[in-house]
Amino acid sequence: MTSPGRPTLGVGLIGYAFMGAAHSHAWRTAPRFFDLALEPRLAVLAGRNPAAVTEAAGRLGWAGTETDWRRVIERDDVDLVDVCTPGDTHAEIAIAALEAGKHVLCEKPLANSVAEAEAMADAAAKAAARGVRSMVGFTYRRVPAIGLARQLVAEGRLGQIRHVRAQYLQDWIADPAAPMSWRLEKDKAGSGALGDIGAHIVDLTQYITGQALRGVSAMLETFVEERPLPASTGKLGGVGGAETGRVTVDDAAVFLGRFSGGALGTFEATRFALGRKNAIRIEVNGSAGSLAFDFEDMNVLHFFDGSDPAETAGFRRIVVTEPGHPYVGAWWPAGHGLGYEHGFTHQVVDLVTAIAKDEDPAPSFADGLQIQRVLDAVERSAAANSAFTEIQES
Ligand code: SOE
Repeated sequence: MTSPGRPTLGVGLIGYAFMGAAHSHAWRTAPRFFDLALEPRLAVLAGRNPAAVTEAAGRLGWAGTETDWRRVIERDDVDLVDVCTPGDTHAEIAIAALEAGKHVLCEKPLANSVAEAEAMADAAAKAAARGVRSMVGFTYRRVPAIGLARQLVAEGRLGQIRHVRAQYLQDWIADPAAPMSWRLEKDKAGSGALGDIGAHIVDLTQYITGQALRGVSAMLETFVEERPLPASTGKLGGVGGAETGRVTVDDAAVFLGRFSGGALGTFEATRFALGRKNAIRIEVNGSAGSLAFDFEDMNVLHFFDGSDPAETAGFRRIVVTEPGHPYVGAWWPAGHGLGYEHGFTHQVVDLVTAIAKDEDPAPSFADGLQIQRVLDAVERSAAANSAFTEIQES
């Protein structure tokens, strides 16, 4: 809860589009609902366009503005730098901030390449030795139902994990008239659906099962290779103009995976699942039980207990809104539920709590590097096309 006299944590946010807006909301909201040992202070918002960043700062609640991210790092009123820029700038900004002694929160995926992610993880390890903390922003692991899923697996309620089934389905560019954006340009985003949304289901499945992916076999596809350049931009999508640009990333990634504990995984990340808006679907099948989650019904976890008598066995629909569920006690009573933005607020709570305790937050940059290695393996597997066996046409 906000209280005068509490030590503060000066925050500098770089970027003010969709993620910048979500992070701003989280920095403002967290101290109002959670008892934080440090009071986040929204000190400065940075963006290249002076008029746009000034408007965004007023709308999102930031005290000051900068048009050069380097100034954010130089400011004495900034203790933590929050990186909400396209992936091609994550490494430069995060490493400079860490070396300047600033804590760092960096949006996912950590970087656009394994080499960049390795440099970031190395800088984070060196900074941690000086008490400077860092986290990569995989917010969906902070949905209460996901926390309950991880807890059920850890307690052995599913037994030996056999299958992990994960989809992240969107459709915001299924229309070929949807305009270009930085998320569709390899030099800015690193990859397409794979890194943007595939990274989330890699993190979630490893987080829930406690197992790491040890190998993959993959396919990537770009369905629409030319798109109108944007005439206007929204948080996602926007309106296309007359000129066009080339899409240089994957529109969809499909891959098989084998986990460290022996489980088999199937993954699908696409922005062309017409009718699916933000459908993150996870199902885990074990020797003693199963669970299923769909972010489009995010306050619910389905759980099948294999020990139930066959006559009454079935997936239980657990409404994850009780005070005893992760994070829920700070919010609404009597099952009133949470939304997309709450994962970002929980991210701030966990980050600030770790900093106050002088502990390393999770997921760390090392965790982000491991996920970057999975993404890289998917791209190398798809390029080799090695597991694809042609079927003779009759
Ligand atoms: C676009 O796919 C996007 O904004 C992702 O970049 C975010 O990580 C996800 O939370 C919502 O969708």
